[in-house]
Amino acid sequence: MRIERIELRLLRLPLVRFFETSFGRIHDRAFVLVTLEADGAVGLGECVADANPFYSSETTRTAWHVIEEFIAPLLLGREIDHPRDVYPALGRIRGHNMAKAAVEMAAWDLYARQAGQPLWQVLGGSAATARSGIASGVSIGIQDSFDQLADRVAAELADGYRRIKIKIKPGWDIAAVETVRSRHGNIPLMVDANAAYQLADAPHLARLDAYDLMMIEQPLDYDDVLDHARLQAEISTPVCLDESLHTVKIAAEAIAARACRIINIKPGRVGGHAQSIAMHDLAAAHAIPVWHGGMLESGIGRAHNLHLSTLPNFVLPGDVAASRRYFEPDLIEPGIAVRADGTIAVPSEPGIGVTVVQERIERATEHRLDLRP
Ligand code: OSB
Ligand code: MG
Repeated sequence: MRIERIELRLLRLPLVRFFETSFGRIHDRAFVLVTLEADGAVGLGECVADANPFYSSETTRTAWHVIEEFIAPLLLGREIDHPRDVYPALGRIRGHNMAKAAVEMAAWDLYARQAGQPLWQVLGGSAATARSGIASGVSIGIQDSFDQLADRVAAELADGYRRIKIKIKPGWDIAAVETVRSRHGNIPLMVDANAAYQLADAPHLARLDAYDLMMIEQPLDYDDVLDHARLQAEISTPVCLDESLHTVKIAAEAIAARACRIINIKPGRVGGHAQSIAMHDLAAAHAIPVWHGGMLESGIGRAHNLHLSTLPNFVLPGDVAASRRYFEPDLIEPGIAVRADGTIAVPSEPGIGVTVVQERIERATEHRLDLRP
């Protein structure tokens, strides 16, 4: 493919419900949407960077800047054989994985559309999983009260979700888990701390061992590996890493250090689909199960996540849930829906295989930029 045009849009969509983590509460989602054009075909990628640098150092504006000034000039007018060549072509640019991923994922969508195949197939996903659908879980933010938390869990279980994750932080941890366990019994339950603790909190976090959690996600610093290994040696709840694993190499170091027993894969965090596949394969080779994380994506990023989730080592339910939990309406029609058995159907049309409503994109657009060779 010869990349002829890159379009950037800054979009803002109101969230159906506020979302609160250890780093704050948000009521809407701003993100950059990338459209790639080559050989008369288009591809879409959603940049998961948020308006603020609280989950990671990237923001919507750094992503825009890096794509406009550095990524686009490396790709525009250039002949690319395969989307797996995009990430290496951007090798001079340090970091900025979310910016890179948005463009790389658009290239995969474009490539799959040109090939007339659903994205899962060109990613090397399992045909059986593509047929049966992927197992879906939910991530429930910090609420205003434990009662509200228990009610949210009840509503999500009623919708069929196969795993509940609750966000924790100091002051909203043991009692939150206790509340959910006492009201909902032995459901598949895990917690995500988004880097809110320190190694000195190990005795406190060890109290979670009594609740038979599937895992604790990213308890310690966003860039840390070794303290997680020390923590894992002190608690029996499996540690899962999210923020810390920006590259396949760091994932290899974390596995070698026994810093995690489970890995959360988000293509935005690692630089796109090709890097996600590499991290997935590395984990599989070490018998480390993975699951697909979420970044409050619109239907476009969500569709990408669905396709990637068909790879065989995505054995745990992910944070890829129904559109209606986030945006009403979504940018796609119909939205992504969860079935009564807690699975989500994988699109079978070429590319990401969902129908984008252009008029909704126009309405949500705050800035637009066209880049050409
Ligand atoms: O840590 O997984 C996370 C959302 C934004 C930033 C980080 C995270 C999350 C979620 C939400 O947990 C997952 C989702 O429902 O998309
Ligand atoms: Mg997380």
